[in-house]
Amino acid sequence: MLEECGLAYRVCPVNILVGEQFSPDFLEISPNNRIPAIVDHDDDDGGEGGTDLTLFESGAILEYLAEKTGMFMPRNRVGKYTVLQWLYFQVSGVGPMFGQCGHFMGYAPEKIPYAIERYQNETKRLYGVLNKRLADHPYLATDYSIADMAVYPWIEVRWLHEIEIDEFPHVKRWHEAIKARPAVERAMAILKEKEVIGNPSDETREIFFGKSQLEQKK
Ligand SMILES: N[C@@H](CCC(=O)N[C@@H](CS)C(=O)NCC(=O)O)C(=O)O
Repeated sequence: MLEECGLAYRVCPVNILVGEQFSPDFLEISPNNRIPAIVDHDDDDGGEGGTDLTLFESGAILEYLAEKTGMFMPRNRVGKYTVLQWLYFQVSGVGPMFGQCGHFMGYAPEKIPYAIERYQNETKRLYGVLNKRLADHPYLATDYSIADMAVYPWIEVRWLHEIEIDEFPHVKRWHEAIKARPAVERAMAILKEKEVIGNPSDETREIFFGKSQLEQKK
């Protein structure tokens, strides 16, 4: 979104594989110890935080940037809520369900058939909903919007969910159109340069799924 709308920004990587999401400074910004989060040093709305606004939750961040710039979400009511329904579809469905699918298929130390089937079925069902919508719409809402931006990265990692994209031809066409956008190419190149990838070590497993998650101090 920052590349698309041309706002100046600085990337501050938070290495969640080694627990940087629990640092007190980061928790001030993102109390749920999750990335992404942003600090806008140029918030001109006169709100509580003076000119510094902090935000966590990707959906809220996207909505904020769309409102701030007037881009990628129409201002008229029907247009705006058409975008928001697909954004919340990602926030409540795609993100959590694809996330659990990846967890039980890839990360879980024990392969539990019921959990794998449950979340892979739900992932495929959501792909079906996307495919149906995209059969007669070029993008999820009307024009390219923050809803497409929110869903796109989950389709990039479909290998984690063993999804065969050819089974969902409209999702495939939409994914290819977004991938070819210059701003998306630039953003993915930045991600590649900054991201830390690795197979989860026992320590990382503990950070993600163990008691670190329950031990936050007041
Ligand atoms: N609903 C959140 C989900 C964010 C999320 O799950 N982030 C993961 C990485 S993709 C994370 O920061 N995990 C750190 C942890 O589990 O401690 C959003 O959309 O911003």
